[in-house]
Amino acid sequence: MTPPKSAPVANNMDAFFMPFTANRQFKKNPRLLAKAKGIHYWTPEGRKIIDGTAGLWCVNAGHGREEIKAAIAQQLEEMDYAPSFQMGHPKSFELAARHAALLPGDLNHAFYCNSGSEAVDSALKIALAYHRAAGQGTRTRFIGRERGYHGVGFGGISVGGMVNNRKWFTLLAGVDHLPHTHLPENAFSKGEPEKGAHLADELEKIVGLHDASNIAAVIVEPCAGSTGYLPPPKGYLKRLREICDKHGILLIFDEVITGFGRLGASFAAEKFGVIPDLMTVAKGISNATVPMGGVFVRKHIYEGLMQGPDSAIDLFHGYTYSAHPLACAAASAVLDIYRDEALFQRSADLSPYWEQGVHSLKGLPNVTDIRNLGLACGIDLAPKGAVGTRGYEAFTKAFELGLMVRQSGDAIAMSPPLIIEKNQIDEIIEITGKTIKAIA
Ligand code: PXG
Repeated sequence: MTPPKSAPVANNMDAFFMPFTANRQFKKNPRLLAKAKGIHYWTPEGRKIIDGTAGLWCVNAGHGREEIKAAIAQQLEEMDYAPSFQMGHPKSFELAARHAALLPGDLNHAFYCNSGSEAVDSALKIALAYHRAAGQGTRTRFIGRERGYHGVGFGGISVGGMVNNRKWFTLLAGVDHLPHTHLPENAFSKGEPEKGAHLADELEKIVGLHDASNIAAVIVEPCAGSTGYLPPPKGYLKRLREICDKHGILLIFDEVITGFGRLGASFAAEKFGVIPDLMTVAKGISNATVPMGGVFVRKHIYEGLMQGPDSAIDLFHGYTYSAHPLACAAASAVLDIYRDEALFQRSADLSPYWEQGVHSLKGLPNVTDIRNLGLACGIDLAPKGAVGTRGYEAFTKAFELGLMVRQSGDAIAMSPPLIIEKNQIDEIIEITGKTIKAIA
């Protein structure tokens, strides 16, 4: 746990076109990370930062896990790469069987890719292919939700509900959006808010407009992550499932953030007892060591695509790095850690303490709402001038005070690694409080 000795800072930062970043502003005053272990980062100068966000919601088992490192190194020694098109390697089959065993219901087949964005586009394509194979090729429309984030592929931004991610680009045709579930009357709710299950009924209206025979799937994050952490109203997801069932519409849960323990259960599907037809994952699947994403599908979806002769290719879709051996080795080692350290249970056990901590920030200047579910939270701050100004101030001030938070507009979100200790939760809450006061 020692900070780095040297500061490996490039003296010209111009060449790297940074994603989702104000490049010119950043390069004038960079925030660099050089080392990570447990729930901490270190800057190149050796300043310690507590990781309040598990990286980008992805390092669920904490940084620098020796078991994962060893598994990746061993796989690299044995075999660096193997294709998964019309051939395979044992670790992919083994991993899929392990995921199937962990997943609730009959979500028992795994398609692998390399990111959440790829998982979302893969899931949308699987939904279309499924309907076509079932002789229902008119089912091509998708329904997303306002304030949804489903990555940055053309499919993902089209079903997503974040204006800045959409307005610059052309979008898929034939997409509608459900209303978001962030209701002012639920402000400062602890866990799932009481009001808002009725918002799922909007799906009936969309069905009334287009007819179910034209609708392929509905995709939602069970708890919206990137747009400030919006837990689902009580009963909302069950209602959505019922309406989808009634109309033969597939339900896709995007569990890129909620999967692998964030909500105090393996997946949101388990926590809420609502089984989607397809589930997208990434991030915690490999603890962010090697990029990996996946689509888990239920038995009827998989079998629905196994219709032609045995010699027919079942799905014309896949990636060079689908089930990359290093990603599979990492993901398998991560599953061992989740199991051996009972991290999903740990997340559940810690969440009341976390809830108490984050809600203790109520009453601080400009705090207009606090939401929590599992081991994550969203805190809304009153805007100051242009949208995002106060949020950005909070993010930079927290970093200066030694805490990493996420900013979404004027909300901040936190989601620490699931290995966090109670005294470290106290530290996060303390620095968050100081940050909010400092930018008032
Ligand atoms: N779906 C969901 C629900 C996500 O949260 C993606 C898909 C896309 O995953 P990839 O691996 O393609 O990035 C995500 C990603 C933030 C933040 O600040 C969130 C994400 C990514 C980067 C930043 O909240 N989520």
